[in-house]
Amino acid sequence: MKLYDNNQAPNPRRVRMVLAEKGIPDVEIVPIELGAGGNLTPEFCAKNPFGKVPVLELDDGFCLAETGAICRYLDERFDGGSLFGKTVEDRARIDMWDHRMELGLVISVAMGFQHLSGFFKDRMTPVEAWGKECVGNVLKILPILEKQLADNTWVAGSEFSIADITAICAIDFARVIKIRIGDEYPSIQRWHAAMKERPSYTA
Ligand SMILES: N[C@@H](CCC(=O)N[C@@H](CS)C(=O)NCC(=O)O)C(=O)O
Repeated sequence: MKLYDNNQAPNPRRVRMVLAEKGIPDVEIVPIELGAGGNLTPEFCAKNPFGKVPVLELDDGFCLAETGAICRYLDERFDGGSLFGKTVEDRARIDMWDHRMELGLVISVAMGFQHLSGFFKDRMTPVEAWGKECVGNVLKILPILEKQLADNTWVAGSEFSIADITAICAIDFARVIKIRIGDEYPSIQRWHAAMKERPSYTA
């Protein structure tokens, strides 16, 4: 398998963390330079017509895009304990929190970054007001996450899951919109320290 990757971006990191958590070997990492438009070339768009990383190219040449789909594929295809839950109820609860972290945090942080920094202004029109709205949305979710982590060890409950991976990738990337987890969020800080202890954190 090959992973088309970018080591600064939050979504490819989610996949690298799943690879590390599951101990999946022999994945060739292919770096794609986003600022220079390496994701917009005809060759790359033949793999993903949406022109986004990550893309996982399977050994038969099939190209799987969309971070959630890639993570779920890796989880089901390889042994090493499920990050998506065992029972129907566990899977539903983990899915709920993973969606909250993806839609509420990853996407809002990414939109805030894109619309306030102008990093991709060669390919989109940044709208400052929308960027500010997205930053505000992140700030509204953090107290909800704080309460969840005050009541639970991990984002989706008592077991480490894909929701923790999705959340940490968003929260670490939030530095680009100048959001950092301060002392007003002691439970998120406790969880963040626990995440840093996992070898997958630096994947
Ligand atoms: N829906 C896609 C979004 C992927 C995405 O937004 N990737 C970003 C990096 S985190 C990207 O490739 N950006 C390049 C661009 O927008 O030109 C997924 O979940 O994988």
